Amino acid sequence: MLIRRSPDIRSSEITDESLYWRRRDWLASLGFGAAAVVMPRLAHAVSRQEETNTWDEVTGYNNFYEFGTGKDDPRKYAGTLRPYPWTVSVEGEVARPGRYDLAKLFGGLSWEERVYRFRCVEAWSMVVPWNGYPLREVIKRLEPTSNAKFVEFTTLYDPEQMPGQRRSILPWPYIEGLRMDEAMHPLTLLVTGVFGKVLPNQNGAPVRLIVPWKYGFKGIKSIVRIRFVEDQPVNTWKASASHEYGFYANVNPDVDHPRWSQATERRLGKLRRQPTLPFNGYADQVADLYRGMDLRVNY
Ligand SMILES: Nc1nc2c(c(=O)[nH]1)N[C@H]1C(S)=C(S)[C@@H](COP(=O)(O)O)O[C@H]1N2
Ligand SMILES: [Mo]
Repeated sequence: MLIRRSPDIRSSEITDESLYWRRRDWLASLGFGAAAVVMPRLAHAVSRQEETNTWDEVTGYNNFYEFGTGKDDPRKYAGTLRPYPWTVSVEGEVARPGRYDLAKLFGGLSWEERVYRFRCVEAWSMVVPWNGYPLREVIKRLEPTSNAKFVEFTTLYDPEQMPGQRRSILPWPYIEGLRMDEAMHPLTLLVTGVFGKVLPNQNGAPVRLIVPWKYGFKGIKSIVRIRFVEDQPVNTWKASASHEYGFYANVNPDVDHPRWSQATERRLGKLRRQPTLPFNGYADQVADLYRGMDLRVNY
């Protein structure tokens, strides 16, 4: 993961949410580095330097079954999603439940203020400069109770905006979950952008999860509900194929998927496969979370 200082961020570029969304095309035209903010507290988390995948790869080869199962379906069909206005419902074991628009969810931060640059290798894999904000900062402000042991996330359910939901390829709506300590890890991001631009619909606009040391399916898109719970949530992929997908989904070259090896990966755009690293290369930062757990059982 790499966090980079932006060459310039002008106060004129800092705007409120609604204005920002009206200006998304304008913002998109600003391009690289237009909206990165460095938080010194996280600056130590720099690890690998890897070549970033291209905009076309990141936004043209996606998994978002709400828009079809083909890797090029989301780019073609996600135009029916309307990411603004958007609210997230905060529920469960928490002192501040309620409906939050994005500005409120992020404590009044403008979009530009919630962008960090992270590099994160995705499932198939990719190196993506996500722009996001640590989930922990959001959670702290919502004040979970001591009963909150897990956080559950839910994607929008609206077959009109998401035509793939008219078919029962997956149990809808899409659900993911994290243990509280995973959710509170500084690498866990609520992502609102990529390449310094607004998150395209096919990547999970307006807000999605990125957990850099886990497989792609933990990165739930277009989140409308965050629920603090006592029991481990039943995530969609585990619910639909529990022998293939577990709750933890930590990147683990030593544990094969029943139908394929997970020892190597092919970086999109590269010909040769490369070894997959435990915890996707973030072992130094996250292995402690799982000390004493059998990661062959808890996959
Ligand atoms: N709501 C929702 N979120 C989702 C998915 C999905 O089908 N629906 N697919 C997941 C999977 S399997 C992957 S690999 C990543 C892909 O994210 P990307 O398209 O931005 O690379 O999104 C995850 N989040
Ligand atoms: Mo995936």
